[in-house]
Amino acid sequence: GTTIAAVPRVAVVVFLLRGKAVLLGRRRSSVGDSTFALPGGHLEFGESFEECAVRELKEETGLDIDKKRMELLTVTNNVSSEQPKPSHYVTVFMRGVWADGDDQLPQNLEPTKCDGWDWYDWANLPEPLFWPLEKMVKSGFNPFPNSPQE
Ligand code: 8DG
Ligand code: MG
Ligand code: MG
Repeated sequence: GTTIAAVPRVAVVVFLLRGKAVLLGRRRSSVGDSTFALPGGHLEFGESFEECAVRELKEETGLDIDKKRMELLTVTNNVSSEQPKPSHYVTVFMRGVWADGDDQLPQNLEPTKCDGWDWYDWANLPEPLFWPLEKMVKSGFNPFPNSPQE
């Protein structure tokens, strides 16, 4: 087949917070199949992190969130030599906040890529988590504002 040059890519993913819960979906993908992951995707040419976060969230869940209330939390380097698809992502973690009293429901708009979206308590996350997320959680990172880890 065709040989594709392996290069690092930039991914932007979103911790959408609602109370003590975060929005996660079980992946359907050759990368991290059936693990729980944040909404997000690839940064497009010319995009800001905020624009990418808002766009991916909309494309994948139908949810509209305020670009001005998006914040950059951290960046991690994720290298995997796993066959058949080695990958290298620089992953930008953004925080979005669910507006109080918001009645939008997450929709599964890309059902070939995800089993569906749901809210999961931070203290009781589902397993297995997608490994870059798992790595971050294990490092003690907490996406909530005013948490001691920040
Ligand atoms: P796109 O075509 O919409 O741009 O991409 P996508 O189909 O939405 O890509 P994705 O796999 O959801 O996200 C791109 C990469 O981001 C993924 O292969 C690895 C990296 N990534 C992480 N952590 C997470 C995470 O928690 N969720 C998601 N969705 N991607 C993550 O490093
Ligand atoms: Mg996407
Ligand atoms: Mg995605």
